[in-house]
Amino acid sequence: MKNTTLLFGIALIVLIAGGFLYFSGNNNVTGKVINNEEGTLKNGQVNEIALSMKDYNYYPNTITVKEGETVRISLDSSIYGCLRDFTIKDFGVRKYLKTPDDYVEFVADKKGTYSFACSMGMGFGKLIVE
Ligand SMILES: [Cu+2]
Repeated sequence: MKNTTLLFGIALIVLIAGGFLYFSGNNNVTGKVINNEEGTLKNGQVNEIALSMKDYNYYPNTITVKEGETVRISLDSSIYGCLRDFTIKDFGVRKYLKTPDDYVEFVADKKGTYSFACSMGMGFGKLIVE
């Protein structure tokens, strides 16, 4: 009887903790694409993208930019762990973005679909240059 109560108690704690992690993981989603609306980017302006975290991955995890644009990507404060080590191999990008003010910047000088990821490949997404 005692053991059953104990097990039930443990199960309850695991459920509550799991639920808390699940919801806290989704609360901070502020992923936003700045200056990325069709036609709003002026000549010489940088396309700024701030990624967020959702379901243990980058959010949004598909980014579309125009060929020739200078793209600046930062990671907001919801992103933690190795996902802050941001890479886009095809554009030679790899940087540990310690704070939301840190960013990577590159020129999207070739059309195509490329992947971005954390350095370990756990978080990943698509960068489409059109
Ligand atoms: Cu990783």
